[in-house]
Amino acid sequence: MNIREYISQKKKEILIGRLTSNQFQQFFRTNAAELQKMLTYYECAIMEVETRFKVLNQEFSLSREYSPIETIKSRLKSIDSLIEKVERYQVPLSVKDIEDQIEDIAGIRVICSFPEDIYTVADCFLQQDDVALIDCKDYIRNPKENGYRSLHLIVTVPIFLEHEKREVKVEVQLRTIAMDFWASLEHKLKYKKELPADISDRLVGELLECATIGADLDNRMQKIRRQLSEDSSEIDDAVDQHQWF
Ligand code: 0O2
Repeated sequence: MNIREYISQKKKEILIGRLTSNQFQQFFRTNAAELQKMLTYYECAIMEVETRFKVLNQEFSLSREYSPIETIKSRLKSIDSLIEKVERYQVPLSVKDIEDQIEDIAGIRVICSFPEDIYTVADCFLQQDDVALIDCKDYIRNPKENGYRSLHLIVTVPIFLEHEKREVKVEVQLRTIAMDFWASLEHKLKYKKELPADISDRLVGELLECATIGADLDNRMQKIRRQLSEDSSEIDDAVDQHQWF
């Protein structure tokens, strides 16, 4: 993402005053180079973390003869979403404060087939000696009221630059295919602002029901997989022992 391109892209909106306050426009203009550098570091951290999960998956496919990770997706937070969060959390407008206080600028989503794979993969990743866990939210054991399920880890990983090593924050979301499917649909509903209230309420209810059905499906499929697997005791241990805090 290029800050200068972003500004010129949004120029028309800026002119008619729809983008954000003058304060933000001024901040982006005066800090364009520094912001660009910051976003580049986050992009590097995304590459770093993505590679680590790919390596783990390769190794698992050798040692356990199955690949726990189905897909890895990554994203750099969009500028619009970043501005929204900076405003919502009233983060002071400086690159340092944004780096310190916004923890999901770099995001990686690791999609696994089964819930227990999520904990096994997360455990292996967190055991790496240069990965530091900053925060963990387990929305699988404690789903959100709307039914959202995922394991969220905020970590720092080092990136190695020409003259320095930098610790960069990354948000890792681990979820099953069913959880991801649900979250994508729910995300669409969240941004569908023009729906009449009664329809929106009904869909919220339906989504909550779908989340429960999805969790049940995940657990039933996991039980079947356990029965098919010869070394399920090893997997049980990984799930039972995970204690990061
Ligand atoms: P995007 O497009 O990924 O940037 P926040 O809710 O961000 O103010 P916090 O504590 O950082 O506060 O959030 P949390 O609970 O760790 O969740 C952050 C991200 O998780 C969200 O990012 C979503 O990607 C995902 N998420 C959390 N709750 C839900 C949910 O109820 N439904 C769906 N579909 N996704 C959720 P952003 O910033 O919303 O979006």
